[in-house]
Amino acid sequence: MRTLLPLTALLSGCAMSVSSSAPDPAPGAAVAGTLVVDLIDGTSLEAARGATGLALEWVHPLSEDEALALVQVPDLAAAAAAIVENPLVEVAEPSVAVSALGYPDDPLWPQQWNMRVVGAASGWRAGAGAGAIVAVIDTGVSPVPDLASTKLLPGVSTVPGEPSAEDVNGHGTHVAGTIAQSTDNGVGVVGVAPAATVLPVKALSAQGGGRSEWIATAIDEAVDQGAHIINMSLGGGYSGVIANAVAKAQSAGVLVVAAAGNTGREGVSYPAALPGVIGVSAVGPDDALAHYSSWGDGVVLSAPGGDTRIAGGGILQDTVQGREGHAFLEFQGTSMAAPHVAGAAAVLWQPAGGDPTAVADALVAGARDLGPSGFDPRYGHGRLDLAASLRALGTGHNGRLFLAGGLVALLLAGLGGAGRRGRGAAVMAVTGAACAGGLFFLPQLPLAPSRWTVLLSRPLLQWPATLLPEALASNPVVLSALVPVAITFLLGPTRTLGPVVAGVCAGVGTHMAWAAVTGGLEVWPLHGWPGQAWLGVNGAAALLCAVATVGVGRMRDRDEAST
Ligand SMILES: [Ca+2]
Ligand SMILES: [Ca+2]
Repeated sequence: MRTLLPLTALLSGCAMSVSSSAPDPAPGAAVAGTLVVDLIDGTSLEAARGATGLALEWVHPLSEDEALALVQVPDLAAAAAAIVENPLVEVAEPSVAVSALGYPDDPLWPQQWNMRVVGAASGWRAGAGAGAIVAVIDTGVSPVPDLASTKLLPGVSTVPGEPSAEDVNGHGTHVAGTIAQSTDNGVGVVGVAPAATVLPVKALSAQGGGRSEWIATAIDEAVDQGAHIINMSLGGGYSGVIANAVAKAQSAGVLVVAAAGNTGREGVSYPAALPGVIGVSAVGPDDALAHYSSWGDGVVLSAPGGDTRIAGGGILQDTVQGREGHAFLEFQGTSMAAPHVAGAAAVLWQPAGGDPTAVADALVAGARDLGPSGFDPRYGHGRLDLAASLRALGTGHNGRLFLAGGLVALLLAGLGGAGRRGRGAAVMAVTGAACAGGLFFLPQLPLAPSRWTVLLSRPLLQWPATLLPEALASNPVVLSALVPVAITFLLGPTRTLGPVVAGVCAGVGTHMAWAAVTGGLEVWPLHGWPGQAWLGVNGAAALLCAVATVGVGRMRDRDEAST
């Protein structure tokens, strides 16, 4: 049976254009005519206007609680001097242009309340989604200027008569922007997972409508092209062919995220309501369920979908406008909420070892509970919080590895008789823990994102996946005891490096043994038990290297003591 039903892009209400065409003044220069006034917290706009005689406005809807206002005046110095003694005024000074020294340097990032709410910056420090492929099943994706440094695959279209994956509607490009907008590129806005690869799959027409068979084909094709995560900001009634395609994608290890719908009533649309799909409802800037958001069975998480009735309350991304143009537009809808979750899943993908269950668990564990305590049909497990999800993943998966690596190293230090030198055992334990689980807490610290914070936050066995092409990273030679054996022979016998070498061997060996039991590391092409057996044998070899290094150090100490 072939079901025909209306599947549409879940976009609610109108888009608002945000212009940013005024030329930027030089960094450090006063912005002509703009006086910024910081008032005593709690001052009302009326009181401030009355006391200063100036037509003050809040800098931003969010700056009311800090009582930060601005006004356009012809003579900045005179206006500042006239009010600086006023008891309600803490600071009065010209607005000063700030250069792009901070991170990120995207000029419209201050307007993206949604990215701050979901903790996007923690995600950038954790690798920004590198190594994850996110299929955007939508109206297509066009390479607008603020996707210039984003990895976009050529894509595919399943819409009859529309062979190109180019987007002429604007919906799909906006969704792709939330997932992976080029970030810290000095242009426009930011995305949740700017290092992720986007696979455009056009399954909705130029008008934003689709058919169940177009969507089902798109899901199959996304899986065939290697997608790890599928985002569907679309919905309609139940379809058996879509349910089949989703089930096949899930059994191939793909995480499926979908928008809950924009009815404003109970009843989640399909495919969001399908089992195992992460259905996403929408919240506005006030963290309350958006007026348009559907809710009910099938909502797993909520995420910012925006509210364009509030100034600056929509979700701002770069998208196509007109035939050849583009614009930074504010949209609202559960369509805008779902890609925040898909982007967060991309960030978690590599740290979770590509395990979709671990990713989904971390998303749920980190979600900030809203509404009635615990799981509820409006917010699901809560509103997306990527920073907390990274913490949950760290203290969960990698935290357990960290602990196991440290304990195994201590045990082997004792077995090898390193007890006489407590410092050596301590160095070995710390190194073992750090190599097995990584310094998983690093992304939580307020550090500028760098390759080093990403590398150091991950287990040593995940470094190849971070540094090498995917085909090489899971190679059995890379995932072997080669490095532990080599450093044991080269550096193990030295006094200063011995405990570090033993710790590295213990940490790597622990992780391999763990993965041999749980199947948490993919060894290509040894799928299933051959890969796990390979990891078991190599893990045992690495642990033996640790014992041997400790033993050699102990013999050296004995020799020195007897002479
Ligand atoms: Ca940008
Ligand atoms: Ca709740």
